[in-house]
Amino acid sequence: MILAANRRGLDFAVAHALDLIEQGAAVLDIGGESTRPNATPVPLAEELQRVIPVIEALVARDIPVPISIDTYKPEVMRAAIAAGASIVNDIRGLQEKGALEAVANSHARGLQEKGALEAVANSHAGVCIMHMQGTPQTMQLEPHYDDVVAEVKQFLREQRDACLTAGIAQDRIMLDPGFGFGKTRAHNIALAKALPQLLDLHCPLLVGLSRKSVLGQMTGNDVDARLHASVAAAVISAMQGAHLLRVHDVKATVEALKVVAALQ
Ligand code: 7PM
Repeated sequence: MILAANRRGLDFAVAHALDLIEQGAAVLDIGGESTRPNATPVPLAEELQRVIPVIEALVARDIPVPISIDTYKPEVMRAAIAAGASIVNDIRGLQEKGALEAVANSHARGLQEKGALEAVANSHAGVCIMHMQGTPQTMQLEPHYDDVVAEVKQFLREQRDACLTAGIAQDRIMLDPGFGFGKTRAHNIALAKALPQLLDLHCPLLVGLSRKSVLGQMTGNDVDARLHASVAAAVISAMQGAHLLRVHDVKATVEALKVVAALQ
């Protein structure tokens, strides 16, 4: 995961990206706005300024891995794709206004940015549909589900179907339960155990548990001391059927996954 900030940030982000490739990353996820609970939203112009130069610099270096753009803004999706990104990672799961209003519990969902689905449909990019309850500002206040696995699965199914209807082929779609996004510790654990059930949706699964607070709750460790917990989570996720792992500690995770592949 790469967060690009300012001018000095450009050099840092590019160096960090090259280092992640060296460590064995198969995809780079580049974002210009933190998704941290209570993070201040970044204006469009600022977000573009943060991410587009990084994508351009990496494309100019002819890097051997695809670039994913981590955004929910259609304008950023379009500009990033034009600059060479080939995957859109949308924490709002490409929700559209119409679809949102059509469901009774729409208040429980994130704010929509009209045009995200269309931005992806009008490109050749792949997309990661992530589930989130609420918005980054509110999601951890009081997450509630009657049946977290059923509800997350239903959301992912609906958004996958919306993609298919919009002309995004199934082989362009990844699904992600969105660990930590409007979920308690119990919700995260239930979803982690239910990963095999999400395979019913016939799309590759992306899991992001790396350094997340649920791992802090399990180990008592601060975010800078969650390496071992993160690798354990990655290994179990892979064994449960996850196809892509969004991680910070690439080298350690890649080594662990080599062992999983060899021993499974
Ligand atoms: C603070 C809290 C900082 C949470 C960063 C985060 C995911 C994602 C993020 C995920 C997909 C982090 C998260 N997590 N995109 N973006 N799936 N698709 O740990 O789980 O990096 S932000």
